[in-house]
Amino acid sequence: MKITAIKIIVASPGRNFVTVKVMTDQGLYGIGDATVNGREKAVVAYLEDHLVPCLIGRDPMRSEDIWQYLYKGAYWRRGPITMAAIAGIDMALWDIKAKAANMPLYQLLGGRSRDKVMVYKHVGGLDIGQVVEGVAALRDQGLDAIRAQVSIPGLPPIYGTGPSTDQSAGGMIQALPNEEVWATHKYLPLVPKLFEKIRDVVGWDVHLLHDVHHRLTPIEAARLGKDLEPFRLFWLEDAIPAELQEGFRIIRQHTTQPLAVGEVFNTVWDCQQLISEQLIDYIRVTSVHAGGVTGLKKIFDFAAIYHVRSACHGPMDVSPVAMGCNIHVDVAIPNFGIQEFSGYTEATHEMFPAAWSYDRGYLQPGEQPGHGVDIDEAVAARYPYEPAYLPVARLEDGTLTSW
Ligand code: EZ4
Ligand code: CO
Repeated sequence: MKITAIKIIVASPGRNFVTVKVMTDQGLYGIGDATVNGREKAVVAYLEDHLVPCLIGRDPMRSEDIWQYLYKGAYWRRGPITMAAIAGIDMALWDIKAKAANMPLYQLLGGRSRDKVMVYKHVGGLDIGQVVEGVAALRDQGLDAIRAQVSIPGLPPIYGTGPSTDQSAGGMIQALPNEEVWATHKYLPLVPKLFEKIRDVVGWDVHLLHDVHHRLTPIEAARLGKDLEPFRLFWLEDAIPAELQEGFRIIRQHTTQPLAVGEVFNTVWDCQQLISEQLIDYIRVTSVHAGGVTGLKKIFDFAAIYHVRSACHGPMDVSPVAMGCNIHVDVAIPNFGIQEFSGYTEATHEMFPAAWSYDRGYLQPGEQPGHGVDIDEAVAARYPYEPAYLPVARLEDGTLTSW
């Protein structure tokens, strides 16, 4: 089999998605996700100008060799743009391989290790009352795991805390990023009050999660971890900026609160110290930002040695294609933890017909050969790219801070 052509499709059915379609001389084709939100066009140029020309004529079955060729061959290794471009190609190659084998992708990854994939969804609110109502509503919809975020009273609502449970595109589709206001001293005492109230109302038979979005220093995160211990959270996510990994040692010294990090990591080397020193409990890499199925498997297999469990990032900007790949990996690996799932717009589902399915808090990969997600190019053509950015955050005096 030979690769004959590769198409890069950019479309915005709610969020911008960069989708890779790899065609072969035998009529089989594969689909991959290469989206890096807010930097979509950089990945398109990387793919079209630098990767596609080296792949025409190659054997698509050699997914490991092609991954190594693109990774080592660049000389400039790692980083989100490079690894998303490699991911787009890699997912498409696994799709082709599994279609050729006439099997769902998870069978090629070792087969099922579990019956279903537990997800968590998000609840936000402008005050504690709104969040508690939202958590109770998701509980009624069957969710066994729920992430809760609350706005800081007196400050404008921040990302992830709006009343909507799907963080819909509102506020992101614009030419420049939103600028939000952050105040740690107001946030730190508020969050334990939120979780105390949630436990009062929904009880203890549900997993509760919280995302700090990299906004604290290590000692502040240690304080928050200690204060949250009575409420037994499933995890505290992105407690500190992810670059200075030694910072996690300080948090670990002070609290038994389980920790999760890694949605911005791109390779096993980015997570190596955190995993091998057992400074975290969940590693949040996702197929599209960590080098596809091949990259994700390398990371999760390494994590399994240290009892660190998987927790693929799954916001709306991780396309249904990458979500499909995540679900196949989730169902196959021994050290699955949880899968983030935000849901998608109707237009996104129309553009990406998918074999995977969601029902009352759990996902299934589907039994279709390949990863089971396709792209309808006619639908994609109706939703051209629009500039869209995540927000930035400033302290009340204007200082730029972590988001
Ligand atoms: O920061 O969607 O855990 N999920 C998240 C998301 C992401 C953004 C960027 O991909 O933190 O809100
Ligand atoms: Co997060």
